[in-house]
Amino acid sequence: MSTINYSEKIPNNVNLGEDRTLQRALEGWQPNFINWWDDVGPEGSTNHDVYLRTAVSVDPQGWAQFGHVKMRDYRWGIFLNPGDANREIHFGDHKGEKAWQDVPGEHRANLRRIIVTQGDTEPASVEQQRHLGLTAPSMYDLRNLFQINVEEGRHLWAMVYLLQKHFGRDGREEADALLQRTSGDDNNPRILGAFNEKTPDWLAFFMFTYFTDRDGKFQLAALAESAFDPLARTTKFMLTEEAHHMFVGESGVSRVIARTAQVMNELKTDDAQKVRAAGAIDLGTIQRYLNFHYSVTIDLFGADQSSNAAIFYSSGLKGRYEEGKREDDHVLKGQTYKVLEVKEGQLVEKDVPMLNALNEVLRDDFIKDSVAGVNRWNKVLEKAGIPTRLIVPHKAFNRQIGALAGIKMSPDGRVVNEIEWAAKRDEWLPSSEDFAFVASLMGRVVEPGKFAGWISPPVMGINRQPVDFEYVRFG
Ligand code: BYC
Repeated sequence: MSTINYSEKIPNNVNLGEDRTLQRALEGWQPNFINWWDDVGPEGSTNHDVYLRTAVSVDPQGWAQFGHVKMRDYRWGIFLNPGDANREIHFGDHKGEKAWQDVPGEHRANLRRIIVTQGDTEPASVEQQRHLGLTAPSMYDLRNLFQINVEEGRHLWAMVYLLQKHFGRDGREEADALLQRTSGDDNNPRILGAFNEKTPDWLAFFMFTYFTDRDGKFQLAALAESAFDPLARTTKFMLTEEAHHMFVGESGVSRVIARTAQVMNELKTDDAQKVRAAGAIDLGTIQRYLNFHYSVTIDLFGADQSSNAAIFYSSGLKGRYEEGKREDDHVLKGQTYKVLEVKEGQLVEKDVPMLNALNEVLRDDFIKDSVAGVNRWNKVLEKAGIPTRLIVPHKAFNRQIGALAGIKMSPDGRVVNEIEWAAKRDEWLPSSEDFAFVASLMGRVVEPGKFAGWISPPVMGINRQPVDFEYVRFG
């Protein structure tokens, strides 16, 4: 049996030290977590001392303490945002009732499913990113990758805490299964599609952290409204960390574009082959990566019409993004929402009951937020005097989930037949040749202050440190 001192090793604000049953459950799980980290976590990183942000409490001073640590020794804390004893459920059929501190029997299966689905994405992303450290474009970027990895690990702990604390034996079994499924595994894959895709290179990593971590933001924000108070408080705290992940994605892509624009201007060319020959990533390839990550990520919101979504909302398990700021009755019965469907090979809009369309409502909120950042990337091109613009593809492009999975659509929103799709696929989505080219750029650059030739340096360092700070001390 492990002799872990929980209050020391696992910073927490959930009185871990006083709950023997929970401690025993965690004592059983913790060594398996470390084995999982060693097996499929960041490759070759065991002896590195990494300049990491560690949360040791939820207050503004406590949640961002920086220092060099070995990732294996990272203090995977368990934190709930401060509670409000009088908190009321503010949407669905239980609106006005007191929030739940424990799981009501009738909602147990659904809540468990939501928590497991959320929990499953966290280790999945660490698995997807495990080889990236070997090809980092700089020490600064390497540190950011590792920061994201440990925080996804902490988010797994957050979900495992809920499962072990509130779901008894089933919860313990689900916690074990979270370490057994593996991203991309043929026999035991991760639950959601995007988390079984590869993240083969750093452009994919930046697109993933821009788009897919943003799905995290919207799903966590919807769960932060939950009537199940421990879930609401946990996910609220997770959101504080998620912001940095999206920053890494947005600024990463932005720096790639800045470098490409610089090369295009130096060579006075928009010829992709010339840009590539000069060691930068042509804008066409960036657009195709964007198309892929965007379409795979919007699938993560589920089917456009979902009775699960209606049940989750009406029973108070999962709200809408910024539920509290919306001015409607927060019950949504009798209201409608427009979704797209395919009729005789064409897309048409139709009104459906709002409750059943809540996956689509959240997807549309996500789309608005995503487009804003793409516009900021375009500002980089505009400033450099390059006329090309990056464009978010049509909502129905390359969909695998929901009603839109049934058609083939061009990025600009034309229904196309199989023949055109096959002919244009490599113009619209990254081709094996694109992947091979991007892979060819992925050399490892890790001397402090040095950057690979395909990406510009960041404007500033982490936690007010200089850009050439020794963010990782290699052991
Ligand atoms: N891939 O009725 P539907 C993050 C399944 S990201 C594969 O629409 P529902 C992070 C679905 O399970 C945020 N299967 O489902 C980011 C269902 O299966 P069954 C993660 C899919 O339940 C970066 C069937 O299709 N959090 O945190 O309404 C790094 C019918 O679908 C997919 C959450 O997702 C898919 N994409 O909606 C690290 C929040 N989509 O029952 C972390 C919790 C659907 O027929 N999850 N299916 O076997 C949920 O709220 C819901 O489960 C979903 C699905 C919105 C995902």
